[in-house]
Amino acid sequence: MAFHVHSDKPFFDLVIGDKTYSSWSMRAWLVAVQSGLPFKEINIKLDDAKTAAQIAKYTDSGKVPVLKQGKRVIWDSLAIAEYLNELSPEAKLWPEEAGTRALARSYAAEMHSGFPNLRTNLSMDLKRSQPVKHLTDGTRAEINRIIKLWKDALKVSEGPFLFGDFCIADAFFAPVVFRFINYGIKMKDPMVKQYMKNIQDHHGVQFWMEEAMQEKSKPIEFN
Ligand SMILES: N[C@@H](CCC(=O)N[C@@H](CS)C(=O)NCC(=O)O)C(=O)O
Repeated sequence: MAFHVHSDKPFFDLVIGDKTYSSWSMRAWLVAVQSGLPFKEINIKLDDAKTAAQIAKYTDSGKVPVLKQGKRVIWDSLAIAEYLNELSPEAKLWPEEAGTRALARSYAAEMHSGFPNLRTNLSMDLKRSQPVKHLTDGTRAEINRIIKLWKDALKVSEGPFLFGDFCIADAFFAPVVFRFINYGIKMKDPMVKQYMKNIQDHHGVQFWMEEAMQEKSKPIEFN
């Protein structure tokens, strides 16, 4: 698999937020890496006085990730993933079989539109090592839903990823794997544990993590 992040001959630009915190950026970025296409990363610091103005240079949606290709601007992680699938069909970013592909799309779509408790209560922080002290019922229910989704897919595919090879659905769940790790939410099921390890060992995930660890966190200052 070609690996072309920070390419000087980019096929497109991908505008992303902090690697430590921006889970939507991570999803689109992993799909971009998996596409095998060379791209240039443009980094924007989130939660900063200049964030809105910087994002506004690329999109009026007010959010990252954004894919820019000449005059073409695609925003929102799922739309970006679908566009990359069209740009790079040989990368097989979705499973080949129609039924499995539809199922994988359902997984990614549910991740994209659902799990509000997980998002609010366990927001992505790749540098966090403190276990969460309390989980609300809503968060617990969503964690159980995710475990069920993973088990159902892995039982059929037998891994290494949800539907066999790494696909867009895995990119969409990758930040969740790290939420479980960073918030000390332990898994018992060996199949689920192995899946989480396979995500951590993915070459794109490792590259993202290395860069996240090098990011400096800006202290929040008060007068
Ligand atoms: N539905 C959007 C969500 C994008 C999103 O919420 N991005 C956050 C960062 S992870 C953002 O840009 N926030 C703007 C800000 O922090 O100012 C997607 O899937 O791309």
